[in-house]
Formats: sequence, structure tokens, C-alpha cells
Amino acid sequence: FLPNPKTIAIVGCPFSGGQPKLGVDKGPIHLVEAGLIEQLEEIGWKVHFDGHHQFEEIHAASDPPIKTLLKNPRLVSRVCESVASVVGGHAKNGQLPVTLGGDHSLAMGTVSGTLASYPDACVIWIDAHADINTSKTTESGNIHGMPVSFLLGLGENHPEFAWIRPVLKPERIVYIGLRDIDTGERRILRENKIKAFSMHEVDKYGIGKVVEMALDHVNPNRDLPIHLSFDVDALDPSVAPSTGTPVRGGLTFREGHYICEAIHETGLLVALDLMEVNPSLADPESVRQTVAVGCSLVRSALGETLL
Ligand code: 4U7
Ligand code: MN
Ligand code: MN
Ligand code: MN
Repeated sequence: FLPNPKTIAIVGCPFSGGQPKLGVDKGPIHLVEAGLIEQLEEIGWKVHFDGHHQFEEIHAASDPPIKTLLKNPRLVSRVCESVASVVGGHAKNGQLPVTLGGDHSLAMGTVSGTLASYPDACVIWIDAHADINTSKTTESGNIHGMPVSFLLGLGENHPEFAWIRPVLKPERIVYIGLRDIDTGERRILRENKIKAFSMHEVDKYGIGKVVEMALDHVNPNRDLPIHLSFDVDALDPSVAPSTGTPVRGGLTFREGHYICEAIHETGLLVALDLMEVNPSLADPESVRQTVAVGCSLVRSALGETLL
């Protein structure tokens, strides 16, 4: 799908408004400072980066929760709308957008941007969580636990989010790595027949078979563009400790990288998100480790090979 020379557009999104913990907005800055751009150039990409995004500020006082629950709704919505247009613009230019979060609410923007250019793209969502709460089911009110429901058009319509089109069909998304699903989310997954491979399936079949089954579901003929949205908390906390909602029992270092390598091998990747790296959480060595793993996942998805 991508023209030559192959060009990546780095979309740095220092944004934390989809959840309450400070520091996740520093994720993209740390990933770039760790040398991600040079590393991608070394494996043969042209890399376009014109600085991290500057988001307008909407202060809490002028952004009361919707129905006292959804937090920072206008801010999250407007940031994601701008991310959608930036990611969509890069995709239309034939560049491969690599969005560095920031919290996972940003994926409302990235996936919308991808689907605007590639309407039949599928989404592979790597996460400990399903991120599919609606304003009815969320217990936390944190919008980083909700982007998938907005993309699918589930739940009530909120005027604050009127720009989001229900661009994603339930059969075009698949999950790998789940292990912390809320009760309401479990029902939504079941009712919409959304395919998910939890850690149970990873243990049972092995990661190689799971990735093959996931692709068979969303991309049976291996001819549709792929958007990979990788939440670093899919990895086990021993591998990626610096993240806001760690859950034990996650993917190993190799399982995470295998997913990225296998998606690269399809030749179908058109957009990538790396989300939820929070350099303010955990000790300096854990932060260094998490940022390094983030960079290496991105390199694997973009073609770095072991041999
Ligand atoms: B992430 C949660 F309740 N489901 O809705 C929620 F467990 O992007 C967690 O995957 C959401 O990190 C995690 O708040 C969002 C919770
Ligand atoms: Mn740009
Ligand atoms: Mn998560
Ligand atoms: Mn997530």
C-alpha cells in the first residue's frame, strides 16, 4: 500500500487527558530522546518528524464531566479530532504514521485517521484491557478505557464527540493479550461477536498460532491494510513496568516482539500506535527498560529482524 521511498511520519502525542495519572504525556518525548528516529533510519526508513504535537488547553473548570462521569470529555474529543486529521493527512500522503502516546484515548484519533484513508483497514489491538467501555458501562470515567466503543459507534451519542464516525466494524478488530476486562465490556464483546485472544489463548496455543488465528479472523485473504494499536501494558509488568494500569500475567518480551514481527511480515501495516508509556511511574531503571522496549517493539513492527 505504501509508495517508495518508504517514509514514516512520527506523530508524538504528549497527552494524558484520557486518564488521571500525570506523566504519560512524557512518553513520546522519552521515546524520541532514546533515539527511536535514528533507529528507524538505520533500518532503512525515511523518517518525518516535525516536533511533538501542541495541544490546546481546556481547563477542567470549563470541561465538566459528562453526566458527572466521563472525565475531560471536550479536551479528549478535540485532541483526538486533531490527531485524526494529522494521522489521516500523513496516511493520505503515503506515509506510515507512527503515533507515540500518550494515553490510549488517542486511538480514537489514530484509527479514525487511518480509516479515512484506508476504509477497509482492520485493527489489531494489543492490550491487557479491551478499552471498549461506553459512558454507560465505565466505572472509572477514564476515556482511555473507551476508545474502541466510540470507533464502533456503541453506546449513547454525545454531542461533544459528534465528529467521530462509527468507522470500524466489529469484525474488523481483533484483540491479543487481554486479561483485565470489566463486566460491561465482557457483555459488549459477546453481543458484538468481537474476536479476542486473551492470555489464556496465548498460553494454550502459543503466540505464533494466536497471531495466525487473529489474522485469519480480521484479514482472511491477507489483503487488507492493518492498523496496529499497541498498549505497552499488554506486556507483563516485569517487562514494561512504567505504565499507568499494569496487570500481572502479561505477554513476555518475545511474545510482544513476535506479534510486531509477524505483522511486519504481512507487508500490510499502514499505521502503528505505541501507547501508555509513562516515564513518571517506577524507578529510573524501570523507566529506561520500558522506553527501550517501546522503541524495540516499534522497530520490530517496522522490519527489524533478528537475523
Ligand atoms: B488502557 C478500565 F476499569 N477498564 O475502564 C477502565 F479496569 O488504555 C481500565 O488499556 C482501562 O490502559 C485501561 O478504567 C485503559 C478499568
Ligand atoms: Mn508532520
Ligand atoms: Mn491497557
Ligand atoms: Mn489500552
